[in-house]
Amino acid sequence: MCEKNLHSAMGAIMTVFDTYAGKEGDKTKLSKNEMKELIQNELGPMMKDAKDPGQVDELFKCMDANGDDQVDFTEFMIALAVFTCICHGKEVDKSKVK
Ligand SMILES: [Ca+2]
Repeated sequence: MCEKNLHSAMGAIMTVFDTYAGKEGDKTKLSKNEMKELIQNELGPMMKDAKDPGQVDELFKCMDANGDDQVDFTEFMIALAVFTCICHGKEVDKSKVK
């Protein structure tokens, strides 16, 4: 089994979401501030545009599928799946360049 197994990755995702969602307001959902903090602290290197408020707003709107101004765990997971696919695609492209 891989040392970094999928089970521990799932645990990390849940812990990160709960930690940031629990900072203010509804503790089961991310507010825009919480989402911004999560992205900057946890996804910093891959989210260069996270410091631009316009980009953060745009990203938050994309993630908030039901438009309730909060990102719940399902909305977060869908966005994370999209980011992961994009990153995975980039890695594949890099290997093709070699
Ligand atoms: Ca929402």
